[in-house]
Amino acid sequence: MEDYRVGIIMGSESDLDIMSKAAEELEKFDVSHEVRIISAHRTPEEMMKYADEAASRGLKVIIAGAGGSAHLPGMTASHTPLPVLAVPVKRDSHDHEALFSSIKMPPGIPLATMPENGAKNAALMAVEILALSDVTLAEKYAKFKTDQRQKVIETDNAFRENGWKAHIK
Ligand code: RP5
Repeated sequence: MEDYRVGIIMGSESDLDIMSKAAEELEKFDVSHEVRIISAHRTPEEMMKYADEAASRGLKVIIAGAGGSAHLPGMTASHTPLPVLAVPVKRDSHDHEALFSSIKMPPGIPLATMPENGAKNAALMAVEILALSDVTLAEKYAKFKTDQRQKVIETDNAFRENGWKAHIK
C-alpha cells in the first residue's frame, strides 16, 4: 500500500472539478496523496473510519471539500488529531452555506477553512505544513514563491513598456 502524506476527500463525485485542483497542485510538488469520495451524510461510517485511521495510516494533512450542508470537513476534524483544511464548494446556485458550515466550528475543534472553491490554496497550505519537516519540499516551495513573484514583476514591467491596452485579451 502506498504511503500517502495528504488525504483529499470530498463529499461527492460532483465536487471533483473543484477538488481536483488540490491534487494537481500537490502533483507539482511531488507530494503523495490519495483522492477519495467520503460523504458525511451518505457514508457516515466510512467518514468516521477514515478520520479515525488517518494518522495511523501515515497521513499528515487532510483536505476535505464539500458543498451545501458541508459537514464532512468539521466532522473529520472532530475525529483526527491531524490538521484538516476545509474547502467549501460553492456553485452559482448555492448561497454561502458550505463556507459558514466550516467557519462556525466550536472552540476546541480547529478547522482551517480555505476560500470558497479554494482547493489550490488548500494544497499549498498542506505543502507549507509538510515543508516544516521536509527540507527538500521547503526548497521547492521557496522556488514556487520566487517564480510567482518574478512572473508578476515581469508582467508589471511589460505593462510599463507596452501600456496596459496591449494586454487586453
Ligand atoms: C455535498 O452535497 C457534496 O459535497 C456536494 O457538494 C453536494 C451535492 O452532492 P451530489 O448531490 O452532487 O452528490 O454533500
